Amino acid sequence: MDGKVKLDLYRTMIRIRLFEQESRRLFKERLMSSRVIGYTGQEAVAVGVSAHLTLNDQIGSSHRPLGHLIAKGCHIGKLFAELCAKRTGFNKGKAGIYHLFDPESGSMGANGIVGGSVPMTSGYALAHQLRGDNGVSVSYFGEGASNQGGVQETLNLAACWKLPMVFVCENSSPEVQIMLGHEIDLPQLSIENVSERASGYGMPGSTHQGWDVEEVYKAAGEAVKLARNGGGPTLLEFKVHNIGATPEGTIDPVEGKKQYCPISNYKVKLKGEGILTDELDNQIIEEEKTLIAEASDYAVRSLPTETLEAFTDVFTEDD
Ligand SMILES: Cc1ncc(C[n+]2csc(CCOP(=O)(O)OP(=O)(O)O)c2C)c(N)n1
Repeated sequence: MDGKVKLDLYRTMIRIRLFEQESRRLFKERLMSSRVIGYTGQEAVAVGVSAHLTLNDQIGSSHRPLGHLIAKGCHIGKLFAELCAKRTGFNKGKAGIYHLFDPESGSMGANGIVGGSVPMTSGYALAHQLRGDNGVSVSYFGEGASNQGGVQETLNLAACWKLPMVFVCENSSPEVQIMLGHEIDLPQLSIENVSERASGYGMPGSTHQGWDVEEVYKAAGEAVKLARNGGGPTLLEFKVHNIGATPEGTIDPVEGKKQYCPISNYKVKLKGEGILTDELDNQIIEEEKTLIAEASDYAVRSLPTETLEAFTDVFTEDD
């Protein structure tokens, strides 16, 4: 991996982290109406995967979509605006966090229905296959979502039809299974690794440390290449530690989870390799802070969505 790629991975992880920090500030100050479903601690997954995607490729996302969209290259100001219910948002401020949709960057649907975007994402892959344009789609979902019938059916269909897609399961329960901030006492999975399901459908599958961005980058690179070359889908599982999963909670890594913070890990690694100096690190952070501040300002200054907009875009309009 060359140094530029490494620095890009590092920078994008910081952008996602800062976006979330700023979102929490806006939420607390009642400038953002949408909840903030956190991605802090998981940044390495979206960043390592999207580094292999182009604007011709699509992603389908979950109820935890912020990192996915930012890594896919969405307009940051429009993302803030959408969450602030402003008319300049991707979806005129009507989607909130759960139904973000930005065709321009290929971000084809966050989804409030757990596992809901997975079957949709196979449709994007089928479109690429029929057109023969070498495009791929990536489907993000959690380990809880992996149990949805639609997810399992999509795995089967994608394997049978050799669809050009990559399934990315972000398994946030390596230590404890948490649902919306509440511990649940019954297990959601009868197996340790979700990727074990892959062989049952006849596709490759593997499990990786989702807090190591280079490991994600490598695994995703192979899976995307396979899909682009007509080799069909792969099920990748990344173990992750969400740091601050509650909507209003802190985003500072709690003591016991610090070793799983993908950004601090990578900072140390890149400095050790001499790719990142203190000066460059400060420069990257300052540039990203400026970008986020300007984007946030754009959203705050934008006009709110008009109430009557609730009645538009509901049904397809005839010409
Ligand atoms: C079909 C459906 N069932 C239940 C819910 C409520 N719900 C919201 S998030 C969530 C947990 C999802 O767990 P997982 O897929 O592992 O994602 P994580 O939150 O761990 O990232 C549940 C059950 C929902 N939104 N949709």
